[in-house]
Amino acid sequence: MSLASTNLAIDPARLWDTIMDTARIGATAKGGIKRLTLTDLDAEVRRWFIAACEAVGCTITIDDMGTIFARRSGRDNSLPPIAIGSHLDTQPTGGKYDGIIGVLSGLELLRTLRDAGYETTHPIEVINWTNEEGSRFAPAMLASGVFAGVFTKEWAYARADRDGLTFGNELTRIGFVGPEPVGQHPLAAHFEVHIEQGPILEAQDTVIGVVTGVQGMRWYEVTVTGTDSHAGSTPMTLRRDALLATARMIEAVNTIALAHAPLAVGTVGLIEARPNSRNVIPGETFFTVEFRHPDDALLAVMEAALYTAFDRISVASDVEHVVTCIWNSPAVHFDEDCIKAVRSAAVHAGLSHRDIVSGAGHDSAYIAAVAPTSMIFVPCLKGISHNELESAEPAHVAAGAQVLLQAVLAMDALLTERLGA
Ligand code: HGY
Ligand code: MN
Ligand code: MN
Repeated sequence: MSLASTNLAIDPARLWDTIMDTARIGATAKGGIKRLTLTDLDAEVRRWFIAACEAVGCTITIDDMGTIFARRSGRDNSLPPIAIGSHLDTQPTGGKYDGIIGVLSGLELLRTLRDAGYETTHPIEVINWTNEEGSRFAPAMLASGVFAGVFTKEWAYARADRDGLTFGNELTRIGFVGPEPVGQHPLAAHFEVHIEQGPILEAQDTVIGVVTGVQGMRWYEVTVTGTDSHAGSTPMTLRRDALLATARMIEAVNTIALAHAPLAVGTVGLIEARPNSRNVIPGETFFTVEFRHPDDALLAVMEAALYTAFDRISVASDVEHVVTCIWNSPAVHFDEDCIKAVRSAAVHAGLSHRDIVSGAGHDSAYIAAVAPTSMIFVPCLKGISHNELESAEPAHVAAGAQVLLQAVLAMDALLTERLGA
């Protein structure tokens, strides 16, 4: 993998200032960001992103899932672009870095090329994928999933948040239903910089994660039905307590994940009890379950164990339940050329690095199905993410962007070489 113009370097201070500046959009008192997808705050950061990319000479395309493509021309604009993608939406208690450093490292790459007057052969595009987080509208990676043909646009538009608002109506409300049919947008390659969101790089004092793939993920929605009744006058033996049954099911999720440790993880992240009144035995609950593991076959084993355990608990608790798998994202292995481009760039920059599989989901997991893809991880403090305390070192963020720059230039050179072959 030959490295193209290797003296090009990003501007660490400019990148850091841009990250801190945009963090004010949705800033929380604890130092994080709450910028849920398709809210007015998401719309505000989208408009900021478009203006910033137009200021470096990009043209903007928006598809009908709201994904924004900021394009810098190359020598041969008939070629599909080399893309840098990630997301600007956050979790409700999100941090300043998850997704954001990926998009803003792409902007810094554009600024660096503009300052140097450097022209790539391929066009370069920086992409803001809509609804990566899946917190408001499940599942995660929704727009990149539609782009890759995993979900239909109609199914995505009908996804509703817990207040019953739909993705399609909210996308229309914020004015980001773009003219380009989703998926009609070939990419020559896709790179994504992201914080690891786990403890490995920091624990091993390693600056760059050469991401070789993403583990498998499955999301479930569960409704448990018992009987609302008086907390004071209903004997313990006559109760059909949906929340008690749910507590037993949550314990079962944890037990199943631990049975396949250390690679398996299982989480119940969202729970609603109804009528949610302190002196009424809960007659109904809604909750979510997710399992993740690098091996899809083991995910299937965990899923079977879940169904068996929930059936047993329902009978024992005299309640009914319905469990639906709403999302199954298989394990993904990234493209070897893209992986090599990232690794060579880390070596060239003299940065400590190691191969790593992503525990978190990313848009790259879906884009890998339609374009050569890989990712670049940088450490975050104690591996904490999806938390307002999420934190990263300026030097590490700069290192990720520098590796991104060199990986993109190396890929441009490699693909151009092959064109001439
Ligand atoms: O859930 C995930 O792994 C990602 O952060 N959306
Ligand atoms: Mn992310
Ligand atoms: Mn996230």
